[in-house]
Amino acid sequence: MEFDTVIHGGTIVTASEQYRGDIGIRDGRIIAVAERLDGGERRIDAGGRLVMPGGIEAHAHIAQESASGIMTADDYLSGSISAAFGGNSSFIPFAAQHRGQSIDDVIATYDALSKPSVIDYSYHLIVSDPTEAVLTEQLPRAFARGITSLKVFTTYDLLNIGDAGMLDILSVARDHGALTMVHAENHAIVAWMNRELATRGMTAPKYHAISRPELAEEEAINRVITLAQLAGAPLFVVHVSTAGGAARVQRARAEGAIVFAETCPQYMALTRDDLDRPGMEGAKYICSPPVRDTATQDALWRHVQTGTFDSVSSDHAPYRYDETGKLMHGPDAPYSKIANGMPGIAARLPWLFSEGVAAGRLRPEEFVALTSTNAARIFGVDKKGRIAPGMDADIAIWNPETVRTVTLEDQHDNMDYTPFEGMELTGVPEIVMNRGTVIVEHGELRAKEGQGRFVARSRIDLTGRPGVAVKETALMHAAEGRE
Ligand code: DUC
Ligand code: ZN
Ligand code: ZN
Repeated sequence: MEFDTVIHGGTIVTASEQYRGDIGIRDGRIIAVAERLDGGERRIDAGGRLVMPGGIEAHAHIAQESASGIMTADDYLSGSISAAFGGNSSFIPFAAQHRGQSIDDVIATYDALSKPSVIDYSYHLIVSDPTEAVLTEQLPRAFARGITSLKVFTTYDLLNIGDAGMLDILSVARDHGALTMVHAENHAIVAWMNRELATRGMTAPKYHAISRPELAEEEAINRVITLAQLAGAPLFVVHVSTAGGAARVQRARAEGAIVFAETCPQYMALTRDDLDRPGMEGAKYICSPPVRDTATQDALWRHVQTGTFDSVSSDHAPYRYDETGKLMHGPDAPYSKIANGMPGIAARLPWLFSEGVAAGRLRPEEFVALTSTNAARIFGVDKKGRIAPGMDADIAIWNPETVRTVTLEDQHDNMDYTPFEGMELTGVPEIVMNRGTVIVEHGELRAKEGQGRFVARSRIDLTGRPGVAVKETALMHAAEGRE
């Protein structure tokens, strides 16, 4: 067999096993995995290294203008480079609809923006305006093009689609085999807390942490799971930040509901004390839902370890600590006017490897599942997330022992801070490949601008997952002649 590249002598890690073996690559694909492979125009010595599927970052905001008009600091060039340095071979950022905009227009906009990407990409849609045309014509067109997931919100004045809108979206997604993702926080609770805090003059960044109570997330997750059950639709709950929310997901799954979920490193690495840093520094740690406390961190870790979470994603939402981002509304802006989100696309995998695998909380196989394989399966990225013949050669070769202190410079993004600054992490992705091409090698970028390709994704495979039957909808469908 002729190989372009052979990776030899490493420990191959998949979501289910690890073994010593060689990987043969040709034309961007893995064509052989064996105990020993000779040949190869290039031979990469992976001795002493872990050879894993490249990360799939399934939650990132890139070249995205928020509903209130703030642009993320990263575009598809800087965002994809940062992702690559962090061990990712592909990502799925959001393509966000602003109210009044057609979905076709949204996709055309992001198709233009995504061209410079150095890694493969797809988009999740964000739908904020589920009109009849969106539901009946535009979304089905997007699904047919392989954009098979969309995200909706239960909060934010300009994004919240309400329970009825949620049912409409869930139903359309279900009918087309698409997956609905949700940002779940109770809008009224958040609005009420904001008012209460404002009347008390409590506007410093640290009050953001209490403006969005844990109960707001727990209630909304519970409600959206209920709505998804009624609609008979699968659901993916993004950025779960509370023990109660995670427990609700866990219970729903035990009852047979088709619910997937993720959490993010910041909810296990940071606490609300970080929002109470001197001056306005706390603004850097404002994200929604907010970071919580150490008890929550422990609970989220338990849910990561016991399978409640399918993925750990970054929720990279990069707003600089200056007038283009966090401080757009002035150097003393109240927390309610400070952009929600923090960067983390380069830190996600090193942080999870260090705190998970190196710290003895996770097996390497679980790390692979949480960072690549599960996302590929859930979001229909059929050719990625696994090391096996026929798959894209999206591979990250990790040195599991190198210790590195996180610096802003290492992130390679367009940000002026990283919330992970100064953390000492064990484990580094030394070589990262996308479709057989080395894109990062020992701290050097090898990728060419624009070499990433759009990935059309499959519809969600729910074989063996009937969900939970709801009597009334079953009766309605039976009366209509459907099963
Ligand atoms: N939700 C996200 O997913 N990212 C940034 C802000 C938000 O509310
Ligand atoms: Zn969100
Ligand atoms: Zn997000």
